[in-house]
Amino acid sequence: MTRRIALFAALVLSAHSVRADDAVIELKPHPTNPMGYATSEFTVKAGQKVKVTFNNTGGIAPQPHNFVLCNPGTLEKVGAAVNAMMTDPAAMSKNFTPESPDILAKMKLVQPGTTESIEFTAPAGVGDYPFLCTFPGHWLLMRGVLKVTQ
Ligand SMILES: [Cu+2]
Repeated sequence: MTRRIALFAALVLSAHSVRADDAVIELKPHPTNPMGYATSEFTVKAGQKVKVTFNNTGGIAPQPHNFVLCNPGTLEKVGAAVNAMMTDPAAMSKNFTPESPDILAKMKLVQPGTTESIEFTAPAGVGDYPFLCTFPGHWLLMRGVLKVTQ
């Protein structure tokens, strides 16, 4: 019995130590720019577990927002696919997020006053990975960079 408890305690401890190694990214709307992230540059290690939380605090013009991570150099290409969704009657149910092999991680639209989180493993390749908000019209300004380092 005592041994079982000890094993359980060891498992709990190891689960916590893994968590401590995770990258935690907190996003929220920019306090004065209605189409901006409060912080638009983050650095994580290649292969690191990443938790992204978008806390849509509303800002000066409350709107839905999200976080979509793309392959290096594909921001304009993914943005063009986002624009093309304007004519898709099902775009809202797809969170205005296109199907694309260049999209590495995504979350649904976060309504003002709510919070969403996603978890993913950072890419193995070092580089600058762009992220954007796919709500219509936002990505031209609402964008950032996830720097993946060794
Ligand atoms: Cu947005």
